[in-house]
Amino acid sequence: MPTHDVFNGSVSRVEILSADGSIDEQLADEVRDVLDDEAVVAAYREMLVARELDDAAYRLQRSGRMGTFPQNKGQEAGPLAAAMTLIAGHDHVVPSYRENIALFHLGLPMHQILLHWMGDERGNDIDPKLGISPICISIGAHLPHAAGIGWKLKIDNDKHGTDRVCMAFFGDGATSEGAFHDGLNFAATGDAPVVFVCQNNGWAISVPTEKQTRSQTFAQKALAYGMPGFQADGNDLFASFKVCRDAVRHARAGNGPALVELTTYRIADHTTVDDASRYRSKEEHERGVASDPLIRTRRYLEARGQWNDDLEKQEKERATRIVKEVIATAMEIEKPGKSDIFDYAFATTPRELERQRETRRTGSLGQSPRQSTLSRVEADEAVTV
Ligand SMILES: Cc1ncc(C[n+]2csc(CCOP(=O)(O)OP(=O)(O)O)c2C)c(N)n1
Repeated sequence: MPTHDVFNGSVSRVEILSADGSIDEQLADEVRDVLDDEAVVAAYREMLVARELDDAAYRLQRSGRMGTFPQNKGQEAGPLAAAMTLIAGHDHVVPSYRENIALFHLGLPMHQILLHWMGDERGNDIDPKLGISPICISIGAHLPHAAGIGWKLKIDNDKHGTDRVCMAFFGDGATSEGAFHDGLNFAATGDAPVVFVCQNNGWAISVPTEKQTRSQTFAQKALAYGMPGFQADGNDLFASFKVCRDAVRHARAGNGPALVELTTYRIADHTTVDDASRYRSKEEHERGVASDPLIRTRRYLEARGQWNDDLEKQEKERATRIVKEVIATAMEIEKPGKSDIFDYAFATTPRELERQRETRRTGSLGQSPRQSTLSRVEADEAVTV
């Protein structure tokens, strides 16, 4: 018997707005129904505020008012474009931690992000009407959750004729976690309307993309699970919007999940406790800075006579005012109680945690002989999450 191909697939990459601000008019026309000048001006203003919040959070961390913070700097365009394809409160979002702007766009009060990184879990007490899950720092752990939420949406959509979708954000590093594969496979086999958005910023802390995968793209991983994979320049508002909208339309129409890869660059360190200069070259960093989505969007708007130095100054001042207010709101909130960390993690507090709450010590660090039970908490202990 002759051999024959049993599978063929391809992934195409979309680029519309170049780093110098020039645009592919024909492709841009496909998205101008939404991304008209007014919308791009509004998007740029949102990016200015998100960037200001990033810089302010960095200062809060450096002055000891915040534990640690992963800056979103340089990655604003992709997540904003992705969020612009959703309907706030109708669709659901399962975030990680480098797409704050998407959450703000969908209505999350900005001070909640600060609260989270200040160690106050009330930052994750998100109004259910917004349809936003808590920030997830466990890499990839939220992707099966997204698949499950998507599956529930599918059941509801089928029953009530609705068209809700779930969008999950994660980084390139998350694709090396088993949970990524669990999530994609479950969503695909369940025809769940989930749009998986991978922000490929080239690095998972100090691990570069080429060590993360032997695949040429992250988007192509979708094909193995039987869903379409899209790739776009994630620093390009137009291209990111186009691929995310295609993916959302696919899911909304009842065709199951899709994977979007947005290539981008993390301008800042991984977090405020990282020093990226130890593993990234100066040249690479300079190239990354040159592809900054804010600069690119501004150049585009200037070329269309929609932006100028005066507006830039005025809007930066506005961003500073907004962020000052956000910080004041976050700082004014009464600090969480010392026991909250124990009280709200489980519906029924496990005995070992009760011991830790009473003694303020953890047996895992061997600080208290009384707590040497941590590694052998009775197997039958009822733990209800
Ligand atoms: C399950 C798990 N393992 C390890 C870590 C430690 N860790 C925090 S961020 C990170 C790298 C994540 O890289 P990527 O998914 O590409 O996202 P990025 O930070 O680049 O946006 C790792 C390994 C974690 N948070 N969770």
